[in-house]
Amino acid sequence: MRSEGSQPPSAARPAPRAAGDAPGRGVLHRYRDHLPITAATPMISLGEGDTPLVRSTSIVKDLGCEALYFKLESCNPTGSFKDRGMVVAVAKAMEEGATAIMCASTGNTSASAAAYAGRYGLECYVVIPDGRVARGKMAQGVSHGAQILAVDGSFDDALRIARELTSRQPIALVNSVNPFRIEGQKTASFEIADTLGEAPDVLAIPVGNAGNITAYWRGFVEYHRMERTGVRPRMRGFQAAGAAPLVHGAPVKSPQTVASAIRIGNPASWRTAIEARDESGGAIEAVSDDEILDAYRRLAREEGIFCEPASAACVAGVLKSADAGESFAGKTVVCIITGSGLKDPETALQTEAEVHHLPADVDVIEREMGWASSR
Ligand code: AN7
Repeated sequence: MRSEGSQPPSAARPAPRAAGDAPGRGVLHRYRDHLPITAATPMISLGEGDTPLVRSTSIVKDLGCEALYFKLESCNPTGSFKDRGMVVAVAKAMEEGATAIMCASTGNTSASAAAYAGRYGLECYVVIPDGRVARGKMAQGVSHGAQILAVDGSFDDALRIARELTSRQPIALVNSVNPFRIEGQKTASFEIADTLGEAPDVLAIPVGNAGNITAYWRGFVEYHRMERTGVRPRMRGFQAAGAAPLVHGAPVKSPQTVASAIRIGNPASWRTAIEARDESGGAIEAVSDDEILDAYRRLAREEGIFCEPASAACVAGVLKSADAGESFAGKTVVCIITGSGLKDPETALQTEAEVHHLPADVDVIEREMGWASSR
């Protein structure tokens, strides 16, 4: 962490050239017609977006649907979906002359902000709930050179503080209350519809601060309005049971869950999440930590997908609904895998590991493993 004062650097790095950063790639370049881009917007990129849509081979059997897909947003440059919106928010901040950005974060927003800030010579300040951010995300913020303001409070406290600080200081706020974040994140819906040739019937997504469910719904609505799709999905949002304000209809004072990314008690995009739910004929429901961790392990073991616990909440949610008797027959379901499992090694290593500690000797290893000797 840097400890010098908070003066933004006066000598910013050279302005990036249009579309030259990641040729043919990136959200700004690919979706320029759908985004609030002007001639003055720097076409920055870390090659975000264009993530894999992977078909389920195992969990699909328990859902009984026509097809289940996982959208691997964990494959974005900083390992989470945040990059899609961050690239737009940072580009617009640069366009407006900002030299410093700030966000509150449970970890992924800060990792993403820090990466783009590092690349484009912006000062980056991240406000986090002290001691409650997964280690991989902390490692990212530190490595990219962000200044970390660890506050004694929850994410909701951190967001309140970031909003107030950015209203007083010449620093751009890049949380999802920044409308450009939502604009960028909606592009994932376009990709899903383009890949499938149609929007899915059901879109399942974890919900924390509720920016992403807002963004996906906006993307599907826009594509439908442009007649790129014939249907709009039912939006199925899932919160952790100990942090489920949208389910209860009231803020949660001290949210608790193993899924630290969505440990949020008072979502900033509350109203638009409820609109997404109601306009789509969907639902926002809760899943327990046990259900989250069960889906988390199944995704890794049965599907080859190592995600962070928050991401598994949406898979836990559809599995729970099927278990409770809901029929997904004939439906195409897409679950959004919002972040990489590498973000949170601590939770991963709580799984009982099959590690054999062995000498560097083939004969001994064969014996210890109970394998027949080849000699
Ligand atoms: C992996 O980084 O809020 O409902 O500060 O990291 O749009 O908040 C992260 C949220 C889901 C919830 N999955 O998305 C932050 C932050 C992962 C996340 C969510 C987050 P929103």
